[in-house]
Amino acid sequence: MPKLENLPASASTDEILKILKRDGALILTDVLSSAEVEQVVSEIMPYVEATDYGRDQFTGHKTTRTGALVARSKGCQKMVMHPAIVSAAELFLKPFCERIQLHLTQVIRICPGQPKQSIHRDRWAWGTYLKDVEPQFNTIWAMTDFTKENGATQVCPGSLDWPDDYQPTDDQITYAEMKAGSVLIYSGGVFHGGGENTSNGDRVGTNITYTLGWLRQEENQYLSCPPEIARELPEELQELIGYALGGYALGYYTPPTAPGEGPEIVPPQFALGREGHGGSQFGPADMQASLSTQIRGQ
Ligand SMILES: O=C(O)CCC(=O)C(=O)O
Ligand SMILES: [Fe+2]
Repeated sequence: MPKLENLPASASTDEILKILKRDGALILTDVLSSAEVEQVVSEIMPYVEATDYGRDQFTGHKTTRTGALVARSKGCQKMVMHPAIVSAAELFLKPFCERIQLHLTQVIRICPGQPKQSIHRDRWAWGTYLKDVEPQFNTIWAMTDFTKENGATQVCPGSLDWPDDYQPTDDQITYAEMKAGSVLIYSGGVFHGGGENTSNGDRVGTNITYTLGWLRQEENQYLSCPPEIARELPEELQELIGYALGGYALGYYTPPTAPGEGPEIVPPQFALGREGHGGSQFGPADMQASLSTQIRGQ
């Protein structure tokens, strides 16, 4: 069986990146204390217990998936902003974007009797159109211990360059066995899938993933965390979830006011009461100028 490397929570960003780029996945051990895990679990479980099972093989007929974690849990907010994770995500994704953003938050509870999920790449969320771009940095935080028996994530270390239609054999699959509070870090390009739960207990993991600031997010953060909730969050988190431009002109909006009553082109954080009018700073003429500078170097 191939091996998943374990690194301590104190590992440097460079060490994390070295293994992530080589194997496509690794485990960072003991990132959260048991008290921190307990806090998150107590915040999320009421929502998880009220969630229905999945609707198909992929989402899992004995699996629940619960989102909007930024809006629902202060503990999850801290996990999303965890400095070591955000630094690693930035180093991994920044060659392909000016700004990273949150892609999804989801508690995945694999219940007894859930068969294994089909092996896949998470980057297929965008189809197979993206070439020569690394679009996704992923984490699954163990909220219970993860064991092979209770559905620890199946992972194929070293699968980053396999063709999309490759079918891994059993001896190419290992399991992200880890203690509650540890984190599986994996690339959007690694082959993996949820494990089978043959035990009597639930396996609970919190999936938090990041993507390039110019790509569509899998969980629509503007609906899962609308402005009236987002305005109470720390600025760093507001920006991470998407209340910031994804590039010079990406993601601006115009409040739909009556003539003359509101500003025209403003950045998204304007909806949270931050920053004044974009004015000509974000105007189409300037966009053109910026683009031609980038393309032609003029
Ligand atoms: O829950 C897991 O261990 C992995 C689930 C997964 O890979 C997915 O749903 O995309
Ligand atoms: Fe996945």
